[in-house]
Amino acid sequence: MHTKRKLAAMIGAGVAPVLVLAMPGPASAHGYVNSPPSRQAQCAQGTVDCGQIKWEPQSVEGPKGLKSCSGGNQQFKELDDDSKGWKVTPVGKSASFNWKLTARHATSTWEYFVGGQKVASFDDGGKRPGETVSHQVDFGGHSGKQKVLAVWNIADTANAFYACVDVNIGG
Ligand SMILES: [Cu+2]
Repeated sequence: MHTKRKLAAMIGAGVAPVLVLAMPGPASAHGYVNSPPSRQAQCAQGTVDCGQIKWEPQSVEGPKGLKSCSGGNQQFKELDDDSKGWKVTPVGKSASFNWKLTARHATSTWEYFVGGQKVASFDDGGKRPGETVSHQVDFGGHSGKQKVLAVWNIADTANAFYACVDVNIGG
């Protein structure tokens, strides 16, 4: 469904699909947290009404080191809006975060932040991940409603992928 729509959008934009599909590397596709549902996953699922991001939840890419849900992308700015009615997932003192990857980029690290503080980091040492990646993240002393920023740092580019996940720890 998603691929079909995307293809239709590309044809509509006058871009030859063959060329787009043949484009290598970081420009083609990437990844996002789909469970618990991240903000962009909620956009893609229609849980929340969104713009362009709903067609490409895997595309929140920006320079490494950012702390924003949109990865600094103007066209995805609504991801930074805390008042948009994002669904909050109840979790325990730790939770499993699952990424869906549409391109398996060589990976340096995966990082998780709560309130700007790093709560977990996983070092892949440049390995290429599978199509899905799962991390068990311990929230430490944090509790209540929190916005978790999940970051996928790519090993061979200056970029990272960002996903914000709204959770209620111990809720
Ligand atoms: Cu990519």
